[in-house]
Amino acid sequence: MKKIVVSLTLIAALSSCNSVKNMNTSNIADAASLLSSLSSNSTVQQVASLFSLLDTNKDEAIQSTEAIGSVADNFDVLDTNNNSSLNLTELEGILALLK
Ligand SMILES: [Ca+2]
Ligand SMILES: [Ca+2]
Repeated sequence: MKKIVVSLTLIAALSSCNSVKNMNTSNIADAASLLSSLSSNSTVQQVASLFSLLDTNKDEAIQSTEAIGSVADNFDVLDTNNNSSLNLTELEGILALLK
């Protein structure tokens, strides 16, 4: 009986772990597809959506560890106040870099 409880606890722990992982993976996938759909004609609202998808620790800033693709490639250019993170205004700079 004890063994069964331990196994169930383990399964519960593993599956909760997986669901968190899946959520992050799908956020990154969403962010990547949104990022690839952005162009110089994209709206500030689209950049705001990208911002919230990228900001995985929800501190209202994109750190270099949270940046992907062209945001990561242009991180230093976008970080105009050089504080090693991007606020929404700085992320909007991506639109000017897209052709
Ligand atoms: Ca963040
Ligand atoms: Ca900054």
